[in-house]
Amino acid sequence: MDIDIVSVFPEYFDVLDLSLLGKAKSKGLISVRAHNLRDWTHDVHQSVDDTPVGGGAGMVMKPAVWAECLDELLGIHTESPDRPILIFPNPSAPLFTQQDATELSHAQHLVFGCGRYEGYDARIPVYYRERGVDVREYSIGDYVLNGGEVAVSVMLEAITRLLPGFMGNPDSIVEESYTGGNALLEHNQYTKPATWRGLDVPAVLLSGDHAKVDRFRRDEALEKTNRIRPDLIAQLDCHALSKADRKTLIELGWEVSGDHPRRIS
Ligand code: J9Q
Repeated sequence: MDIDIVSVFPEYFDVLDLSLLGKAKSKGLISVRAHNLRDWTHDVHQSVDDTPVGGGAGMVMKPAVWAECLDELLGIHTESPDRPILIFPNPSAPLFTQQDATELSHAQHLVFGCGRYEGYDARIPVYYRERGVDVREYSIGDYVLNGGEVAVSVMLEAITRLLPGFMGNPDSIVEESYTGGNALLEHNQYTKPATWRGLDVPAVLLSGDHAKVDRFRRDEALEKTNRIRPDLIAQLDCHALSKADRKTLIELGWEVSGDHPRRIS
C-alpha cells in the first residue's frame, strides 16, 4: 500500500517510524511519504491560506495550492491504472468507522490531505470528485483539533493494522470490538494473580468450564454495552442473536423482535 500525506507540518509524521507502522514500513508492507504543502506554492511567503469569502474569523486553505499538489500526487494527468483514494479529515463529515478502515485497507494507494486553521475551500473535494477521484471526508469524533494531522494518524493506524502480515497474531484482529457487523464492547479482561490487593477475578473464569466462561463473557459484553453504548445494542441484528443473548437483552429492558432490538420505555 502506498500512502501519501500532505500537511504544513510533515515532520509530525516522523513519529510513525517509532510505531508498529514503522515496522510495516521497514518490512516493505507499506510506503509512507509525508509532503509539505508549501512545496507547491510559488510566492515568497509560501502562503497556503486566505481570508474567508463572506467574512468571518480565521483563514481558509486556498484551492489553487492544494490542486497543484494533488494533481501531481493523484497522477491526474497520467493514464496510470492507479486509482488513489483521496481522504480529508473534516470535523463536519461522517464518522470514520471500523467499516471504513476495513474498506480502505484493501486500497493500493491512499492520499491524505491535512487541513489546518478553519478548514479548506469546499471546492477542492467537489473538483476531484467531478474528475472521477474517490474522495472521502471523515470526522474521527466530536471534538475540535487544530488540524487534520492527528486524525490522519488515527485513521492510518486503524487501516494499516488490518493489512495482511501486519499483526503478529491475526486472531486478535477478529476478536476485537466493532468487527463483523455485530459490534459489542469487549468483556473485561483479567490476568494473574486471582486475588490482587483484595480484589478477586470472577470465580467462573477459574472454573475451567469453557461454556460457562463463554456465556459469562458474552453477558458481560451485553451488559457493558447496554450501560455505556446503548446505541450499539439498537444496531444489533436480532436474527444473529442466540436464545441466551435474547434472554439477557430482555432482562436488560430490550424488546428483541424484528430486525433490531428496541428499548422498552
Ligand atoms: C481537521 N477538528 O476533528 C474531528 N475529526 C476531524 C477533526 C478535524 C478538526 C480540524 C481539522 C480535522
